[in-house]
Amino acid sequence: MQLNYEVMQLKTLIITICLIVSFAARSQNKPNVVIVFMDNFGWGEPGFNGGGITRGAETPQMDKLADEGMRLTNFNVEVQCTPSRSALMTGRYAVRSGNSTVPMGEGVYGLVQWEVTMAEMLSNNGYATGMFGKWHLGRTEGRFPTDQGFDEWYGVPNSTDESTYSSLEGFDKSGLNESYVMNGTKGNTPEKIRPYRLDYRPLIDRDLTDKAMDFMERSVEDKKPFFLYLPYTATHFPTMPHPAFKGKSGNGAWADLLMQIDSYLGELQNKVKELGIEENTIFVFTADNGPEAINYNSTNLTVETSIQGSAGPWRGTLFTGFEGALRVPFVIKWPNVIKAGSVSNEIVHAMDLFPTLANLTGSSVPEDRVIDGIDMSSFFTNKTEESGRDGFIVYMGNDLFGVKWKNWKLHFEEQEAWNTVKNSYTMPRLYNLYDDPQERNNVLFPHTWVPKAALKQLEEHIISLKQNPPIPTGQSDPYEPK
Ligand SMILES: [Ca+2]
Repeated sequence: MQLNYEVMQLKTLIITICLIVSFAARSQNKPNVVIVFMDNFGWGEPGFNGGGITRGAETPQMDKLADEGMRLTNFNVEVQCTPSRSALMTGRYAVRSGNSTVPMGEGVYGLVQWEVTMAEMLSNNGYATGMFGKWHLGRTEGRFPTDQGFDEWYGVPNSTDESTYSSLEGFDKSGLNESYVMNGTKGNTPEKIRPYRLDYRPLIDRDLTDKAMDFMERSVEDKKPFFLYLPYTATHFPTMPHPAFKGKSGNGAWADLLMQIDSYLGELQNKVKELGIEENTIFVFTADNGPEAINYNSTNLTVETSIQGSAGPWRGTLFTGFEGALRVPFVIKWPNVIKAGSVSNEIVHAMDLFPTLANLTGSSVPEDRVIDGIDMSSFFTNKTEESGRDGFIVYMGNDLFGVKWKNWKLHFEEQEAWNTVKNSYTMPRLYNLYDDPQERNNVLFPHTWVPKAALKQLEEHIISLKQNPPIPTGQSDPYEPK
């Protein structure tokens, strides 16, 4: 009898524990989402892709994240800041949203109100949404992150080259407005905090990290699932390490900067652990486009503020159609759901994160518009080995540069770097990426079957653009498709 009584007690205890565990699992049904988004950060920079020590500084935190998550070697983006961020936020090719190229003029640009961003998608599902860093999707009234689903934002509306302006001859007499660091909350016009100048340039990412950690803390206190979007600035020109890291590696400013961003990534991961939310947090580390390529002789800034980034084995830098522009480092971690230490060379595009995260968080994808992204939740959670994406269209600005399909690249146009001439070809050039990661040897003949297979997606894309005309660049609000 005594034994039976103890067994009964044990059973009751087990049932109680099961109930507590299942309640905890239910109450945490919506996983937090963190996206750490580097700027102009090439495939070859992190240790997990062969960078790190070969670039002058180890990246133990990036490498640890890769060990704990899934690493993609064929994660692709658009090749400039603005289009890449547009595609990430909307799940749509940037050409659809009128954001194919970085804005050069002073006029209205960015996302119209009609677009549904990742922040709006998650906000509609009860998420707290915070963004800390560079937006580059509009810098006029109604176009700030806090107009596009973010509850709060601290950062810069445009890009970081603008931090040099007040130091450059002639700017003060131009009549142009300086760029400001801004702070805003949903429903209010963001306030200007300070001019974005070279004095603050090395310091900003420290502040972004602190504010990001504070946002996570507050969201956990409020018992709200959160979306943290952290588009860092440090690795974009001018690349200036924080004083705490300047000279630390002994291997130059870029290696100092690698140490810095790796250290910040470690702080973020530790914060997630400390808050007890590691198992309920999807943590993504990636970048907007391939590496910077600043020719030292073409600028009056110094070697200290300019870097030649690394795309690893791939050809090209940002503003080209080559793999170096398109493929960026990528890791996604979600303990017990995404297989730790897994690696895949399946093709994935930044646009795919929108529907994939929608599925993983139980959020809704808008049905009244074309979404180019593919829901890859089965792929990310190891239910299938295939991503479901065979390829995508390669734009460079408004120009259709080519098509990627499986291990093949078909190029109609090419340019070597952001500041070189563009070559157009009457017959497209074809590269086999397995044989030729540098995209030098045109093998169109005898592989003329490849265009037949590869161009199907381009035909579909062109028909889709005809049926759903893109939003014009510079379109003002309000906008509704006709
Ligand atoms: Ca960029």
